[in-house]
Amino acid sequence: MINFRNTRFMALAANIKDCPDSTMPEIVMSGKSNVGKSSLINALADNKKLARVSSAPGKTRAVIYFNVDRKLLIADLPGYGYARVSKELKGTFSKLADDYFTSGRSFNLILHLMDIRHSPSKEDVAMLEYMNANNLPYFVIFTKCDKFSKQQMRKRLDELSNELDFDENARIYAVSSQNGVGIAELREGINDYIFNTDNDEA
Ligand SMILES: Nc1nc2c(ncn2[C@@H]2O[C@H](COP(=O)(O)OP(=O)(O)O)[C@@H](O)[C@H]2O)c(=O)[nH]1
Ligand SMILES: [Mg+2]
Repeated sequence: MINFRNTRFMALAANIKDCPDSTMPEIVMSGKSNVGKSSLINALADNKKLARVSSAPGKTRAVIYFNVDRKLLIADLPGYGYARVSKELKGTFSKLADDYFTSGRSFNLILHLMDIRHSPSKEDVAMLEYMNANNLPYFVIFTKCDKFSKQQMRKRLDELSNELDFDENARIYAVSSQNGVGIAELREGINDYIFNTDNDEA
C-alpha cells in the first residue's frame, strides 16, 4: 500500500514543456476552481500545508506536481481547462490544462472532482463526455460531503448518477477533506487501481 503521508512537493510547471518526465504512474486532478482539488491532495497526504488551499478561485496558473511515496505522481491542474473538449466552451478555459489532455502526455488516472451540492456544470458534462469518448480512465469524486447528512448524501448520489453519464468502469467516491469522510477509501481505490491489486486476488 502506498504511504500517502509520505507526499512531497516535486515541481511546478507553468508550461506544458516544463512538465517533468517521469517513470512513475501519474494521477491528474481535474475539476473547476474551488471544487477542492488542493484540499483533497492535502487530505490524502494528511498534511494541511502541502498544496496551497485558496478561497479565491482561479489562482493556480501552473501544474503542481507531488511525489507520493516515490511511487506515484499527482498533477494538480490549474482550474478548468479542456478547450478542445468542446468548441463552444472555448475561451473559458486555461490553455495549460487543455494542453495537458491533448499534448500526448501519458497519465494513468484522472480524478474528476465535482461539488456534491451543485448541479454539474457544462464543463463537467463536457469533461465526462471527453473522458468517455477517449477511453480515459477516471474516478468521479464528489467533494464537500460534510455539508450533507449521510441520508442526503445517498439521495444526492442517486440523483447525480441518473443525471450524469459515467463510464461503466468509473468508480464514484463521496469525500470530505474537512472531516475525512471517504478519504481512506479513496486512498485504497487509487492504490488498487494503480497497482492492480484487484487482479491479484484470483
Ligand atoms: N466544507 C468543505 N470545504 C472544502 C472542502 N474541500 C475544500 N473546501 C474549501 O473550498 C475552497 C477551495 O478549496 P481548494 O482546495 O483550494 O480548491 P481548488 O481550487 O480546487 O484547489 C477552500 O475554501 C476550501 O477550504 C471540503 O471537503 N469541505
Ligand atoms: Mg488548487
